[in-house]
Amino acid sequence: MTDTRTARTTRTTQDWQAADARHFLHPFTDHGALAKKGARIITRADNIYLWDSEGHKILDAMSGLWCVNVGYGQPALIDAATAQLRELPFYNAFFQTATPPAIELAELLAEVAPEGFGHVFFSGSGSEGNDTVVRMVRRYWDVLGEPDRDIIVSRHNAYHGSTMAGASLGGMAGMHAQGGLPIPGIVHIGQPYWWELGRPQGLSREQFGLVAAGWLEDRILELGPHRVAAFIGEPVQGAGGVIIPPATYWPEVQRICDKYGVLLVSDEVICGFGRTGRWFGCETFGSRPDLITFAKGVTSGYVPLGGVLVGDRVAKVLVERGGEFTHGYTYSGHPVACAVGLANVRLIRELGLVERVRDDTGPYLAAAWRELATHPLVGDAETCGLMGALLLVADKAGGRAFDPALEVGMACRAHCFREGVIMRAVGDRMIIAPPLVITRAQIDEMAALIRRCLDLTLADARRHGWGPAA
Ligand code: PXG
Repeated sequence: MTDTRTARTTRTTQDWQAADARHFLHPFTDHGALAKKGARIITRADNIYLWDSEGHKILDAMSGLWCVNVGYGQPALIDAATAQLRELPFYNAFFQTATPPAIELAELLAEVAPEGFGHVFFSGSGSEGNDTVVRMVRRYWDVLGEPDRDIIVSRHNAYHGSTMAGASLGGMAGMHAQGGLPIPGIVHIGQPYWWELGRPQGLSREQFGLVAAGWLEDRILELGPHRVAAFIGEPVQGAGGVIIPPATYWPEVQRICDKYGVLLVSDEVICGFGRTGRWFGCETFGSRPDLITFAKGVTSGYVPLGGVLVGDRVAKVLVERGGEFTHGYTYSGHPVACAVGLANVRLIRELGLVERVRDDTGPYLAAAWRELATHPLVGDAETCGLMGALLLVADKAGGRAFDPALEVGMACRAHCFREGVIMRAVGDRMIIAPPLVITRAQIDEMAALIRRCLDLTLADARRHGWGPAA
């Protein structure tokens, strides 16, 4: 028998990279290019830090992939998983059965969710959660005798996952270009990105928020209100570049949905579980959704779990009039995932992480960001709770962006990689979403690393003559 633990520790980085290139097709990756370069092999983690196979320590300012809210190595989550694996590693919820962790997590989620969310449908991921949303929304209108109300409105540059429905709801042009997407019945309107769409027209953020919400009303009227089933949006667009909408946006979207009876879906896969300083982003931005998609932070990413919180308006119709809803996944309510979810949500509560983000670390990050905003490369700097974006520009005073072909964001990301901090680059927006357990001292450490990477990127840009002027 092979001792896999020994085998693991005795392989070299080059050996890992060669085996990886031979067998593992990574998500959202140019496989040929990665095979030539070799992947970075991450071997362990603790708190907000990762280590790679070469022993380098890295500050993980992206919480894995927007998910490790309680940080790495929390014994409560590890113990919950271990105990549940021993007790009952799997049983399904299809045939009139249920397991204690699934029931208890559903109960606890109803407690931490905004008022009026009494029910939950579990999936294995955020993408599957949004597949559930599409089917549930259409089923809702079907049961109410309005089967033609089947169109879902989403937004350009939204990210809602990578299944057929998730990628269709998403507004990523590159994804729609592959595989015949979007599927029918999904349309897109503009995103509430002030810097790109409002600022050039001389609109204030507040004015622009109303204009961007108005695009929803325009589209509803164009399609006919009797055709529009739902509107879906992330409170803050995460993968799209931490696009924080003006304060006027979501209340106006809510007013429009109410006016036409359109269901509102808040995709909280990133914003949920404390990221914005409230349990859910809709509470930060003032909307009252009918459905909430969640994943990631529900287990802090320790094991896969997602789902949909179902508000009373929809639940009442499904439960009282819907009959059988012919939809579900093998892992809907997986007991180990739900046990970890329970331990995670309890830990977030015990540590007071949501309040800490709202009252302490969120404002502290905002102050650090105001400092970084003075850097010559930074044209715009925004935070919301513990997510932040820095827009790199060629001319700060004139508000001129870099030519996208120069890929300045990617150059900055490469510096971050080498300097030991993980940031994402979305075009020229450098973004972060660190674990919610990050301390003030660690925010200082992160900001210093980021400033150093901005300096290195600035030196590159000047050397190449891309700007900004010295
Ligand atoms: N909705 C939102 C808002 C997301 O951010 C999903 C749905 C899909 O979740 P799953 O669990 O199916 O991946 C996501 C996922 C990035 C990045 O590059 C973001 C996500 C996933 C992968 C990469 O920022 N978000």
